[in-house]
Amino acid sequence: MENDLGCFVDEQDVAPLREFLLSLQRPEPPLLLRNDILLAFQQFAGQRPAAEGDLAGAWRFLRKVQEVLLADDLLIILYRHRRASCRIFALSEDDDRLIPVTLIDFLAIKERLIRPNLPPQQRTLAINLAPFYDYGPTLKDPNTIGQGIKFLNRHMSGNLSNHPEKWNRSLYEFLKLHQLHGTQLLLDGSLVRSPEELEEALSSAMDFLERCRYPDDLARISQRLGRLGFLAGWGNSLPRMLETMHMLQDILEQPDEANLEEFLSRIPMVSSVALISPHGWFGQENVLGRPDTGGQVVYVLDQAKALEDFLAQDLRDAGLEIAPKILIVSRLIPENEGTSADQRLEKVYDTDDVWILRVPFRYPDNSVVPHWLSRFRIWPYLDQFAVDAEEEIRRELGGRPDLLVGNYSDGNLVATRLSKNMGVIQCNIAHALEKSKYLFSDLYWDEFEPEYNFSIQFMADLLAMNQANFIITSTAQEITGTDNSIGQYESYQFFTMPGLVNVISGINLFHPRFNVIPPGVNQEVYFPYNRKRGRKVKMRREVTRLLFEQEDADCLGRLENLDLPPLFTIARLDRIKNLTGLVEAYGQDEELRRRVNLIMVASVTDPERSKDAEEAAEIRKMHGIIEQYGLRGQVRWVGKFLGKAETGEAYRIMADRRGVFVQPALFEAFGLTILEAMHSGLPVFATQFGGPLEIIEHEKSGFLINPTDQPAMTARLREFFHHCEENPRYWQGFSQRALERARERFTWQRHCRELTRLTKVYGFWRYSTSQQAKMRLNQYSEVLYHLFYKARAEQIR
Ligand code: UDP
Ligand code: LCN
Repeated sequence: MENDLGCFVDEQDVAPLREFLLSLQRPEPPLLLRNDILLAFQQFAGQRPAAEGDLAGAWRFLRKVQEVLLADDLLIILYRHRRASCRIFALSEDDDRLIPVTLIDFLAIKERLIRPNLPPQQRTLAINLAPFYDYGPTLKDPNTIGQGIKFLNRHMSGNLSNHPEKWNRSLYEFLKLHQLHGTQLLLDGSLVRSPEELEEALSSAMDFLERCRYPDDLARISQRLGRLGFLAGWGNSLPRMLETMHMLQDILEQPDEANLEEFLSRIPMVSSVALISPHGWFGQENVLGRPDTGGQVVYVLDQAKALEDFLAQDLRDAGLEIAPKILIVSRLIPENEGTSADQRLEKVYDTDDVWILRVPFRYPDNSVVPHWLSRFRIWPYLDQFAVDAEEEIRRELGGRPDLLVGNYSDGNLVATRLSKNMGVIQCNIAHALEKSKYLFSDLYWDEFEPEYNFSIQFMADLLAMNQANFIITSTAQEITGTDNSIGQYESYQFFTMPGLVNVISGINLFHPRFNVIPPGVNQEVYFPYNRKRGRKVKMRREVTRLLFEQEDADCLGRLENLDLPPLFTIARLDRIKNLTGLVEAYGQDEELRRRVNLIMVASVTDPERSKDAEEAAEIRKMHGIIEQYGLRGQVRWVGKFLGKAETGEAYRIMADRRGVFVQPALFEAFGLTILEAMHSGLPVFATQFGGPLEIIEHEKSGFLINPTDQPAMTARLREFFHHCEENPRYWQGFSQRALERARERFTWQRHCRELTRLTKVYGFWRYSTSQQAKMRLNQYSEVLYHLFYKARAEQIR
């Protein structure tokens, strides 16, 4: 550990940096976050005579300081020297050196700073998962986090080269045991009895295929291959079978990572999948726009449909006549409020065999929980739900699925329980981790507890993320953040919930389980505005009327000039979506108001009709802003929920009128609406905080905006429309590049190909590595699950 500030900054920067750090005033709580530190430094720099030198070096250092704790006579500095890695040291007035601080001490100091009244003898529970990660391969370079599959393939092909006896045997055993729906595939172990025999059999089979005189007679070919020990699953044509066998031969002789990945991805391993999404109103109609039900439902439904198509083709390519089946496992809610949430089984539209399977939550006396529950209060029911869901899944599939995918904290926890009991590979998807969404949700957990129960949720997250075989994220920053902000998973590395638990190592971000695979959108619904096919005149007319003219209790505002281009936005009125911020910024910008109208589709206009306190407050605030700036002639607020088809048409109508889409959230984990707009050819302006940073290439396929700097945000919009007036092709350029970007990177076909590939590669990895070490982690997790998670969850019934 470096022991002097001079190791981090140039010599001339040390003195002012020290002076600045030691001048920091102790706030309440005695902790400064990165933004506060940078603001304080700007002030410090402003008051300092220029002659005393340039402070650029000190600024560079401070940009990496994530937190400063102001303890009585010490400053504790959390220095994030690169993504996913921190150093901690203390600085005092009377010592020139930096004193290294261990994580354990850091958490203990932080805990006591926040809760000075903790009894001095209290020793808080410490959780440290690091020792369980000693066993496996670990990424070194933080820039490769999120590309776990690449790393794993390299690692496994290295093993195949360096330890062929062990690894060739593993591969042989894996192929020999490979079954789908109870049918043995690939290798007949009674004929091919060892890796050596496999090599010989492969030569004979390839020899036969190369010389085969009846290349189109697949039945005869299969018979002949069967006699050599090769069962179904190698391909649906002679060339494909030969190619697959070549790949295997190369792996056995001279393994390389690309070949290994390609070979594994051809193995037909997945035909049935269970997607777990318990909390929301999961359905196809009337569910979106309700509390807790938004992008996640859209994501899971679209993913399930696309996965069915992909797997059907994948199985056909392998030469199998097996049709995939997909279950979306959610909660059955008897008091259904006009939704289908009370139906046990619902077929998903436009699919052959995709179903929503609903399983009720039960009380300890076995009776069914009749009403909807917020996602913050479902924890006591998940343990039993997992048991019941297993039974229902087995009944529907006639056995266990080949893949379990969890969604959100609750779904991931249930997937963990199912995976453990059923022995099935598990993938997690977070959608949004609440921990980083709510500032200080860990430090002030006890204040949040009555409404949010974060102590339970964060434990559920820790358990699920550490036991998942692989985790997919929509963006890289979801894992490790950006240079300036920490990632959602990164925030679980270490933290304290004072008086309750100190997490010393909560997640190993260098484990190869993380992979970035963004979602897509339903391209039947969200297609370019200039494509005539699929656009229905009646729908266009109706949606246009609703968005621009209709007068009823749900619509507010009558546009004075209908010819102006529209700024369009659509979201639930959650505080974090910040639509009020957008309207306020628009209200303050006279010129923008003259140039464009603002149209938003958002929740309801009557706060009394909202069932969510946070939403009702935002609705009231929105009314206040509209009145304050007199916006009724320039703003239209459609307080209605739009169905999928209508939203698709809405984006296109806005594009017809040369408008733009604005997404002004204070933080957005990913942001499906941005993708929907881009697939429709509508130029986008979206928040720079969160996922959009990786969707949009700034000033090329859209614009990133800072919603906390309102004047700068509207200036950007003004500038855009100014350019459009001068050059009509300017708008076209952004529309076209948004479309290209969306089609190239963000499609469900791509997503499903990658997801299936991960399942296969991690499936082999899971099989071939020792389960011993994993077992230890699982045992430890089991204790936390019962003694911490379940015990606390019981208390909120
Ligand atoms: N949505 C909709 N109709 C509405 C409002 C929203 O269909 O009136 C859909 C929207 O098209 C998107 C989803 O709800 O598919 C919102 O997802 P996003 O990821 O943008 O945000 P989330 O709600 O998950 O935070
Ligand atoms: C949850 C969110 O908050 C959004 O940002 C995502 O787009 C959505 O889930 C789908 O993953």
